[in-house]
Amino acid sequence: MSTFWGPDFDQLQATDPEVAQGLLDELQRQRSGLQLIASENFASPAVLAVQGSVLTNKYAEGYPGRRYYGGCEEVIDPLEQLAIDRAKQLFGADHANVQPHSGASANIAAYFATVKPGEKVLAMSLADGGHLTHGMKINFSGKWFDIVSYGVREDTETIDMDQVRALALEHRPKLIIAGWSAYPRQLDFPAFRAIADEVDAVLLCDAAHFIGLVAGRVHPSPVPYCDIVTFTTHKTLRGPRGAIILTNERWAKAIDKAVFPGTQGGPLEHVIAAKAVALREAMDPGFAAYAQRILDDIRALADGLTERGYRITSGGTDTHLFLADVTAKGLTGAQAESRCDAAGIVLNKNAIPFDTNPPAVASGIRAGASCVATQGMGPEELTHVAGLVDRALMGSDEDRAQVRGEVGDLVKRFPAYPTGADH
Ligand code: DSN
Repeated sequence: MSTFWGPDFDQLQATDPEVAQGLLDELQRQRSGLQLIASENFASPAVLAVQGSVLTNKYAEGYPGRRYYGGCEEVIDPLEQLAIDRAKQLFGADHANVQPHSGASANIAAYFATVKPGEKVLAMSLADGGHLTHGMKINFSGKWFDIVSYGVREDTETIDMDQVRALALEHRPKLIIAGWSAYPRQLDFPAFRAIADEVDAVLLCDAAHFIGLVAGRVHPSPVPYCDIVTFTTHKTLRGPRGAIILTNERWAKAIDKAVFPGTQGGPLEHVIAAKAVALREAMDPGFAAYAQRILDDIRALADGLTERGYRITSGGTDTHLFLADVTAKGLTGAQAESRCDAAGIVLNKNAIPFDTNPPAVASGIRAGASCVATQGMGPEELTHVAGLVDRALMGSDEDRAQVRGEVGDLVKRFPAYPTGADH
């Protein structure tokens, strides 16, 4: 029986007390506040264990059975294959590439596989909720491709599918991207498919934010409709930082070549094994209940803020996040973020549709329920949190200090990492 060599905190403290202290401080920060950042979650101890393991030592350029390094066949190949098989099974996909280091890396590979520099890409504008890699001017996507942006309607703040179709017919893009980073509604995948077919474009879905809801079967799946689906594994899916690409048979080879050797070198096998663990956790029936709790929680928070006079963009949410316009309360998004921070409530300022403030100031805040749902909080707690957020935003410094205390009481009842051994 071999001795287990895994994360050894005592060793870290002995070797580098400064970094060890940073780790403890961050654990304390995560545990003591309310984490409402929509793109974050609390990965399980099992996910953390495999990420901090000897799997980090292995080079494995290539794919299972086709590596450019020895020593992969016995352990690394089966582990990567497990992650691939689980991703395919969970999402009903023909093919999965589990090597992308991040969502941006996955999107770079998707571009690399489907379009050449200078070709047209139709994607959601950053200002309306798209991601940096969907064509932001100073991102590789905006610099290297001819980006045409679609957005939301002014009256409903939802994606204008008539505009998407009109732009597609006018510009004949090679690639259409459905997906977002800050948009509270579900996408109409069949409509995107019909438009892509009409102009003979490849359809890519960037499902980074909502893929955990798809895994939990509380959100429609983009897989049957899209040629390529990219997603991060650390948001609603609650795994390690990283990404996965799902494809149909037609794009499988091109995507694999685009990831390696097209845009990446050695895969991070410790992260890939952690992705396998997260996928297994997402297959557990309990994950569906978790995904439903996220939806129930975020609606309770959005409703609570609506009752207190905040405007939720598009009138609500059917995902894990919402955007709230705080200007009617006399605040900017930046002020709202820092007031919440002072009260132990962590969220981010965010542009809202047709925002007149610059992005670094913004008119809104974005909040998500993935973390609080992982902690086991339900709608009752989130209704209470709406009151705390309102007091943090509208109250005095003393009020914020008091809210911070109440946040502390709440998170003590629903601790993050409750069973981990403290050192
Ligand atoms: N930056 C991430 C987010 O917060 O949505 C997306 O990559």
